[in-house]
Amino acid sequence: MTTLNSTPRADGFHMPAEWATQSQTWMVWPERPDNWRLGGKPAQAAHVAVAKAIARFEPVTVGVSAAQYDNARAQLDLPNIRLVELSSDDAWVRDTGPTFVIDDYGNVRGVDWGFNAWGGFDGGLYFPWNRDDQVARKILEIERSPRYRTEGFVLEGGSIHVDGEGTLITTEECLLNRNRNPHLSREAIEQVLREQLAVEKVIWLPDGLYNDETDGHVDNFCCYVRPGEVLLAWTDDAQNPNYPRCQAALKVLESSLDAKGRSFIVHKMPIPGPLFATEEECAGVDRVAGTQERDPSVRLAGSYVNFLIVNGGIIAPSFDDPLDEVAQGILQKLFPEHEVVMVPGRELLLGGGNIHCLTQQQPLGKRG
Ligand code: KQY
Repeated sequence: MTTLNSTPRADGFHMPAEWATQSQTWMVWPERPDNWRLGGKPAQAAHVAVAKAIARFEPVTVGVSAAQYDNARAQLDLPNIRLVELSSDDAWVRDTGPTFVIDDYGNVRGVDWGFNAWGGFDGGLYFPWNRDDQVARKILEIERSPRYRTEGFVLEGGSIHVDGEGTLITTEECLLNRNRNPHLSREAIEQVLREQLAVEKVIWLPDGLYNDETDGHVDNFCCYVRPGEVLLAWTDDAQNPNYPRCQAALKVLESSLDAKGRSFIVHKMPIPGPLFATEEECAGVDRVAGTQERDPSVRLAGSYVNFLIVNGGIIAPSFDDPLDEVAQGILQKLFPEHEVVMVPGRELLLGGGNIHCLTQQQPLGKRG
């Protein structure tokens, strides 16, 4: 495989918006019993539902361990779903997979960021993470896509959203966290983003959603719906721990211009819940030192913003919450050309994320 010494910007590549036409979506099969309850079986069923929902719109490739190959193959029984054997430490391919970049000639390459399991030995979620750190490289190898490697620079794909027109949104809580790139200043981090993704402007929201184990990934809090328009997780309840976070994000968005000089139109998405894991759900997770503890008193960071855009579809989580229908209605209104498909997201949330965190879109690039 080819690892390039240049940067995407220098080579005429940029990260496209999620709504750009895709060739496929990547997923990785969940199985680690110290993250997914009951040996991963309920999460696997939820994962199958997500993969099948996406496969209605575009091909899906699922990375799976040798041990789980037969089981996953039997459950993912659609011709549009390809399985490849892929070792990993867990299933969060948004964060472990490559960030794909494209140029004007139809070429697709990938950025392989450093990965430290969301904080390494300073608040990270498991050890070791070496197989996860290899996932992006292996995916690029399978796709015969040239690779850029940001050696010494840690970033997860869930911590960024772009509009494909020069603006990136992220959170200070994550990207400026001392457990990611403590040797770099805000300006130096912006410079890496400019080079690797060919963006011109970085919008820094102070925080992500309360209790998000990723240190506030933006993909669980705020996302683009089109250039100049974002969807922000929202509560009007001053008692909700998310209230100051939502207010602070809105303030930044309302006082910022994007790379094209546009003011932001901010749409609001209500936050479900409060959602909590039950005693029984917590008891189903294997206890292993160094992994995330499960506690029924801890409010879960459930969010409808954690959806995936695919060709012609929006795949969004539902939580068995009265707001599910409201969320579906908001998404359908914001994406009138897409079919909104809600898929049960509770089992995924119990593992620490949701549909966007568990998927990685691969852009088609322009052809011809
Ligand atoms: O992007 C994500 N939400 C990943 C979360 C990892 C959780 C591990 N328990």
